[in-house]
Amino acid sequence: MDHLEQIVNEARAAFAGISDPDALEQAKARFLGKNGQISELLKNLGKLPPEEKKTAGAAINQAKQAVEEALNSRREAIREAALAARLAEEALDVTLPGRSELRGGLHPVTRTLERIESLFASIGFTAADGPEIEEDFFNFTALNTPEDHPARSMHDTFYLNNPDGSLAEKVLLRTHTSPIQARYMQAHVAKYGQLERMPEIRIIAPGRVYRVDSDATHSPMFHQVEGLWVGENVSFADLKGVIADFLKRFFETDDLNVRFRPSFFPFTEPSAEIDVAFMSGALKGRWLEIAGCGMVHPNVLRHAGIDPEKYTGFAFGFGPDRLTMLRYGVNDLRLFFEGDLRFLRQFA
Ligand code: 2NL
Repeated sequence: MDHLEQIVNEARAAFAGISDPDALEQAKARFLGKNGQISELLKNLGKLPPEEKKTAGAAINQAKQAVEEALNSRREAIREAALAARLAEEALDVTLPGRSELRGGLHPVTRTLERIESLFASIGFTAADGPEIEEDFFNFTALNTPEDHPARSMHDTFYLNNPDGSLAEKVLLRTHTSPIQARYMQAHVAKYGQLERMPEIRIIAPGRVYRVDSDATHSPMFHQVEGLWVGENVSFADLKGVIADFLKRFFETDDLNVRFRPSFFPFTEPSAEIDVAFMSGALKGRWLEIAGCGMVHPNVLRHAGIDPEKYTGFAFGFGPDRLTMLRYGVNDLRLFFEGDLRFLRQFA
């Protein structure tokens, strides 16, 4: 039965060369299909003499079995190879460290604002706020700033347009956080002004402010924290004490000199610039301008409905961006507003 052996060998060789399951089923048809080589032999059995039929039949069946075995083992091998390939492709390294959630953090200037708020809260100041889009009245008029003051000019202040593009003359981005305090005083008087003795006003006003100015030390948007204390017999001595104490606590050192240098603001009289000098460290001995302050101008009190003969107050304004630069040793203000995470992450 040379011919049968040949068929079996041919089948084995054909199956061995195939690794695609569909191609394997097609190759199967060539041997075991209806018109396959083995089937043809079986069909021809009937033509053989009866005495040969039995041995021939047995031999053909043996060959058929051998082909089926070869086919099944190839099917199995292809299936296993496919499974192995899929497992390799989908392999997970369960020993890799997990990807953690990105952690948010507070902006360095926000940290400074919160620090200032909590230091002042400890001596009885409440944080107040107000709109960033402000009326000319609260931003300037209520703060004794005359019509012809340069701060009111288009070069210094962002005015808003009406929907038709024309200038909304009396609406602007606030240029300082003082209007928060002007609004607060007005509301306070509406609430308590009818009493014989008005409760004290002790607030700080932190927030974003806007000016037409942009270079390494000026950003068109920056921050301010102003403070206001109005009551009976509030004096410049109180102002000096509150500010000196705050600065020492803010910079966490007693090794610090504070000086009040006469200055001018429309909303205070007298007015002063506040300078600090560190007694040690990189900035040792240099006077740094850090805030403005003064006794609230009588006209500002009058605009709020407060009698300047009965009450006095002091006010001050800090630049928390500048305080943040000093505290962390940052030399370019713009870094705070570019949103570069490589910079901001250092403070988180
Ligand atoms: C500065 C100057 C200052 C004030 C702000 C103020 C507010 C009211 C009344 C009176 Cl409601 N004054 N604020 C006073 C003096 C100076 O800021 O250079 N800030 C960075």
